Amino acid sequence: MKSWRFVAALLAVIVLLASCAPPVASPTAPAEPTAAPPAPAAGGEAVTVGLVMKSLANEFFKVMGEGTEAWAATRPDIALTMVGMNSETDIDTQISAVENFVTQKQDLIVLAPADSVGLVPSVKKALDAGITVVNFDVRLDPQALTEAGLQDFLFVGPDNAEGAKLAGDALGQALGAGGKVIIIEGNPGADNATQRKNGFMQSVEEYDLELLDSVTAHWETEEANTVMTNLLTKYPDVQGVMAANDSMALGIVKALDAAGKSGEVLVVGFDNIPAVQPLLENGKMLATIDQFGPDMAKNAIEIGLRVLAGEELSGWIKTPVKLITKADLQ
Ligand code: ALL
Repeated sequence: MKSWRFVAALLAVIVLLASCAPPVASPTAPAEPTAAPPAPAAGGEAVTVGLVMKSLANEFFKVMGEGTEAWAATRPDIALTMVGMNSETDIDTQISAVENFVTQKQDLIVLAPADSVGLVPSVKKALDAGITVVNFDVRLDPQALTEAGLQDFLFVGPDNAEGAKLAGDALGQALGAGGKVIIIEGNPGADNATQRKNGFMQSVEEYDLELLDSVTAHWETEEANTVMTNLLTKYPDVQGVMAANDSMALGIVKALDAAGKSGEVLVVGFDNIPAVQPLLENGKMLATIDQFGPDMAKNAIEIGLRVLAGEELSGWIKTPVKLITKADLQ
C-alpha cells in the first residue's frame, strides 16, 4: 500500500514538472532565419565607412540615416560614421565632411552629393589618398568627372528622368490635353533635379499639357510653400503641380490648403516619404515615386565593400523607381 502511495506521489511530481517545463519546438517547425553576422574584415579590423548624406531635416534622409545606422550596428565588419547637412544647399558641410574622412583615412566614403560639380574635387582628393568612393542618389557630373580624369565613375542610383515621367504621366492622364501645370524644381546644381525636370517635360510634351511656369524651391518645404503661394496669385487657373520631391509637395499642399484649392489642383511628388501617405489617401496628392530611400545608403555601402574586396565596378548601377498612388496604399 505504502509503495503504491509512493509511486502515485512520484507520478504527480513528474506531471507537475512536465507542465512547468518550457515548450519544446517541434522538430518540424521552420527554423527562424538567423543570418549570422558577417565576420569582421581580414585582420579582424572593421571597415571604416564615412557616409555623407544630404539634409537630415528632409524625412527622406532622416529615415534613410536611421535605418542605415541601425543596420550598421548589426554588422561587426563595419564602423560607420554618418554626416548630414543642415540645409539642402549647405554643400560646404559636405565638402568638409569628405575632407575630414580623408584626414581620418576612412576605408570607404559613400556620398550623396548636394551639388554634382561642387563635390568632384573632394572626391578626387579622396581617391588620390587611396580611399574607395561610392557615389549614390545624386550622380556626379560626367563632364566634371572626365575633366578630373574620372570617366565612367561608379554611380548607384535611380533613373530620375524615368521616375519623374511616371509621376508626370499620372498627372497628364488625370488632366488630359491642355491641362495647365507648374513644375517645382529641385536644387539646380544637382543632376537628379535636372533629370527630374527632363522627365516632367517629357510628360508635358506627350500629354500636350500647358506649362505655365517652372521654378526651383531648392528641395525645401518652406520655400516651396512661399513659391506656390505666389504662383497661385499669378496663375489662378493652374490645374496641376509636378514637385521634384515630396518635401516640396508638402509645402505646395499647404499653400493649396490656405487658398482652399487642395484636392482641386492635382499634385505629384517624388520620394514616397511617410509624411505624404495621408495626402495620397485623402486626395491632396495624386501620386509620388518610391525610390526605396530607406535602403539606398545601405546598398551603396554594400557595393563599396565589394569594390574593397577587389571587384572592379564602374558606370551606373541602376536602382528601382515605382509610381505610388492611393491604390498602392490599400
Ligand atoms: C535627392 C533625393 C530626394 C530628396 C532630395 C532632397 O537627392 O533623391 O529626392 O528629397 O535629394 O535632398
